[in-house]
Amino acid sequence: MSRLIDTIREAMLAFDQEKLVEVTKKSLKEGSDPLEIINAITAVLREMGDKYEKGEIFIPHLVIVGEATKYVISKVLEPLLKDKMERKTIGRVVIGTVAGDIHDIGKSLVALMLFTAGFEVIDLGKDVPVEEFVNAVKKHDPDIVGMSALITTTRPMQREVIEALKKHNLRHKVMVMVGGAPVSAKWAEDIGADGYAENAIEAVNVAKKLVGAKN
Ligand code: B1M
Repeated sequence: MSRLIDTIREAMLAFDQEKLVEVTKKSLKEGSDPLEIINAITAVLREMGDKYEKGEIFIPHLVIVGEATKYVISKVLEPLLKDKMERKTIGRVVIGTVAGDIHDIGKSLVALMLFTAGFEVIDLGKDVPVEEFVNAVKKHDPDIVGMSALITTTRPMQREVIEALKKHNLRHKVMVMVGGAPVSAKWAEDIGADGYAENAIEAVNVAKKLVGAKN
């Protein structure tokens, strides 16, 4: 794993999408699991967040690695994961990144993992207004509504969506799962969410539990 992280780090720090695609394909050929590669990319993205905070790299760098990551996940890893997917639908999830927040890599990974685990997933995208979550719950009648937030200042939108669901008398009909870098189990409890997951694999386990608890 550490050699895999090193090669991925090298490609990402060179801000080189082609190289990232190349090392990903090479790792797969050598027997790496797609999830192992996703974990390695995630670890390097977090390192890059720290570098950004220290002023060592800047927004354009994050934009380039963000786009490169999305490309590798959607074009190289996603088709492999979808091949492994379980076919039986085990629940319906509406998911999105909250209003004011355009970080969508983690949310999309969670959506992908839920899909491959057998959930029907309605992905509302990023920067999703409160009313859009409410309308999607009305329209799709999901088992779970999932919200991702990556910035401390957008995290409160998760609470706002929960409050809006209550206002529209929908809260009892749907389980709420939250996640994202500044989100914790304590925060989830404080805002009255039903579940919190630290990463995409855990999100699948939590979602399965929530669906079991609901039905
Ligand atoms: Co920005 N950004 N960014 N960024 N960015 C962070 C989040 C930051 C921590 C970097 C830093 O300063 N260290 C910081 C937030 C600080 C804070 O909270 N106060 C930050 C900032 C400040 C900003 C801007 C405000 C910068 C600016 O413009 N001045 C701006 C925000 C714009 C906006 O949203 N309005 C901004 C912009 C961007 C880019 C567009 C350049 C790019 C995003 C590209 C994209 O997503 N399409 C970007 C990136 C890449 C990052 C970092 C480096 C990486 C995020 C990422 O994709 N991680 C990030 C640093 C960090 O997170 N430490 C940072 C990989 C991803 C797989 O992990 O998203 O955590 P993550 O998802 C995980 C788990 O959290 C969990 O599972 C996922 C998979 O394992 N999870 C869930 C996520 N959602 C879940 C939902 C669930 C369950 C689990 O249930 C529903």
